[in-house]
Formats: sequence, structure tokens, C-alpha cells
Amino acid sequence: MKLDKSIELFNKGQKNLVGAVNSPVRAFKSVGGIPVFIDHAKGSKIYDVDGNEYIDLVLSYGPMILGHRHDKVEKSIRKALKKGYTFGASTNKEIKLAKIVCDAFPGMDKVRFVNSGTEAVLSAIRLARAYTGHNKIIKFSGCYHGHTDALLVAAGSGLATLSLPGSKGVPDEAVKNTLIAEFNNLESVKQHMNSHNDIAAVILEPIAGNMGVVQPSSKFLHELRKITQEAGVLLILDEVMTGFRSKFGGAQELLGIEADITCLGKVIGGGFPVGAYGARDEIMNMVAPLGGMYQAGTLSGNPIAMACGIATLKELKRRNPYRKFKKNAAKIKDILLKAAKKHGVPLQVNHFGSMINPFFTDKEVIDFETAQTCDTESFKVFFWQMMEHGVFLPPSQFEAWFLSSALKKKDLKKIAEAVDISMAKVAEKKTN
Ligand code: KE4
Repeated sequence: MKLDKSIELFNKGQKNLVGAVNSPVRAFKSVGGIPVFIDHAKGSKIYDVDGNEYIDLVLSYGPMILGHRHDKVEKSIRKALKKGYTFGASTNKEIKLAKIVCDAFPGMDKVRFVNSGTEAVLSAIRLARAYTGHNKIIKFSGCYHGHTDALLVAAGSGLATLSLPGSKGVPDEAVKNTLIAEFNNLESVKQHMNSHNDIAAVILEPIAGNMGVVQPSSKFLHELRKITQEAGVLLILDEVMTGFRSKFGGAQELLGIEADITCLGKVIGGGFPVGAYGARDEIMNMVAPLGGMYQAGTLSGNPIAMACGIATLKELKRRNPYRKFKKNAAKIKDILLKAAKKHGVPLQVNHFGSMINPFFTDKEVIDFETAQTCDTESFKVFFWQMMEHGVFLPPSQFEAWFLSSALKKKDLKKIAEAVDISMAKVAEKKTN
């Protein structure tokens, strides 16, 4: 596989960019080799600077749910561009997107747009503290909520990939109010709640996607909602990844649970930088300029990003691709398990809606601990073989794969061929 130009750009990028990337996972650290640099994308395909074509199962870690450069979305962006890029004042587009989002989330009366999932989460934490007057936050090991200091402990995603326990530069004071519980383990939450009377909120990904895809047991979520409700502890559901991905709206409606505060990102910007946090009026009315909890942003509600988000969500609502997502995810799961069985490779596959990923382990993956039993060396072999055979995967065992509505039957056929060859290679490497 020719990667000359990516290598050239990777070397050139070292001078003025940290590791030639603007987000650590893009450096391919956990799979080794040189990260590919992308030239362009359209529909279900993405093309690197050396002209290699791939079926894209990264989708920029979620946003490109309609595939790349969807005609209707692009038309809306071009139209918005003609009016100007940003004004530092409100536009009707922010009201339009806010209505679409709030109508899709029963528990949400108001929303505030920001520029990333991280910003949405850090604002939600501050809001929970403002509303309850308490400071402690419970998070779950393996869940990743962006890089806000208070939550960079026992996180997933890049931190799980890089096996960094936390992060340098995060002072102890910043995490002294953060308590760690175990996903799918209610006792670990109860212990904290019985030992502390100043807990503001519990935050979790309703479907974890940052330790790989790990679903909550149905009892866990409902029990968690019950005990937090009874204790006056807010439940923050981080749907930055799951929002609009498993159904139009959030995973919470599918799972039959309602958050006090919901965080969103990725899909709601359709590829432009948009994050959001929302809740019922009595909570959101605490946010400036209505209340005393301050949060602001120069480009929050940016009109081009709003236009892209509106067009993306409108097309998602019209297309309603969720049944197809579920079908395709089940097909890919079947392809992976069949190939693993054929070649004698221990494999688990978890999926939820249009998020899916294989775990190279013989243990059922139900939390961060079991996710950590994966053989990341096998994943590394699998990853590069899939790249060689035209399938672009997230370069980490602990990142979810994403499906778009642009995925075609012939793409699934190609994925099946690539999986079979890649699994054979994994088996071969394991025996050598
Ligand atoms: P951003 O600040 O990256 O927009 O969102 C942070 C975030 C918050 N919550 C959840 C559940 C998330 O998954 C994320 C970001 N996800 C990672 C991928 N696992 C983004 C990719 C990256 O870090 O480059």
C-alpha cells in the first residue's frame, strides 16, 4: 500500500503541529506505522493523499452519519456561506436547530450550543454544580467525556488507547471532586452515594463508545436513574456520540430513561464544530444571561455550522435510516464472528444501532476491565490488513466503528472480503 505522501506530510507536520495531528488518536500510536493523511471524501468513501480509496467506518468519529458531502447538506452550507460566516449576534438558524434538538429529547426544554463535546460536558458539569450547590461528580471508568480536567481520570478513548491513567497537567485539586465507579456496577455507585452527601451529578455515556461499544444492562440504567432521582443527584447523559445515531434523538428514549442534563455533539453539527447541552427549564434557566452560571463562546451557534446541523438532522428525520443501520450492523457483526470462527480467532462483537466494534478477546466485554483483556496486538494486525484491503477503521481497539446511510451493498461485500483476509492474517500471526 503506497503511503509515500502521507509519510512526507507526517514528517513535515512534525515541525509546527504536535505529532503532526490535532487530536492524539489520529496519530495511529496504538496501531503503529504512519497515520494516513486524507485528501477528500464523498458518500461512503474516503481517499488519502496517495490516492488509496477506503470505505469509511470512522466518519470523523461519528458526525458524518449521512456519508460525506451529502447533496442536500452541501446545498444548505453554500446558501448560508453567501450570507456571511459569523456575526457575534444571534440568527434564526440557532432557533431552528434548537427546536429540532429540543423536540427530539423529551426532557429538554432549552439547549445551549457550544463548539465541541468537551465544551458541552464541562458546561453541564458546571451547571449541575450550580443547580445543586454540590461539587462531587461520579463518572465511570472507561467512559470518555472530552478533555475537561475534572473528567480526565480513568477515561476511555485516547486515554484508554494510550493507557494514560489520567493526564499530566491536571492538578489534584481538579479531580479531588471526581469519584470513579464501574460501568454496569450499581454497587460501585451506591458506595460513593453512601459516603458523600455533596454529589452534584453522575455522568455517563448511555451506550459506552469509548472503551469500544459497551451496552449498559437494562437494570443498571433504570436503577441508576432511580437512586439518583431519590438522592436529588442529577443524571447527566453524555450523548455526544449516541445522539441521533441510534435513533432520531437520543439513546435515552430507546433505553427508556430520561436525563436531567443531556450533552450532544458530533452528528448535530453534521461535520461542523457544534456541541450542545440541554435540560428542563428549571435547570437551564440557571445559565447566563438568565441565571448565575456563566458560559460563553465566540463561535457558539455559528450560522454555517447551524445550517449544516439543520440540514443533517432534517435529512436524518426524512430518511429515517435507523432500521437500515441496525440491519447493517448485524450483518457486519455476523461477518466478523463468522471470519473469527473460521480462522480460530477469539472475538467478541458489541453493537448498538449504528455503532459497532470487535474485541479481540474470548471474554464478554461488559465494562472497562473486561475491555482491557483485549489482545491489542491482534487488533493492530487486523487494522492494517483492513486498511490494505480498503476499509478505514478507527486506529484503536477502544474506538467504536460508525455506519453511515451512504453505505451500499457492494461496500458490505468488500468489508466481508477484507475481514476474512484480515482475520486469516491475525490467526497466522498468532501461530507464528
Ligand atoms: P469533542 O470535544 O471531541 O467534540 O467531544 C468529546 C467527547 C465527549 N463525549 C463523548 C461520549 C465522546 O465520544 C467525545 C469524543 N469522542 C472521541 C472519539 N471517541 C473524539 C475523537 C478524538 O478525540 O479525536
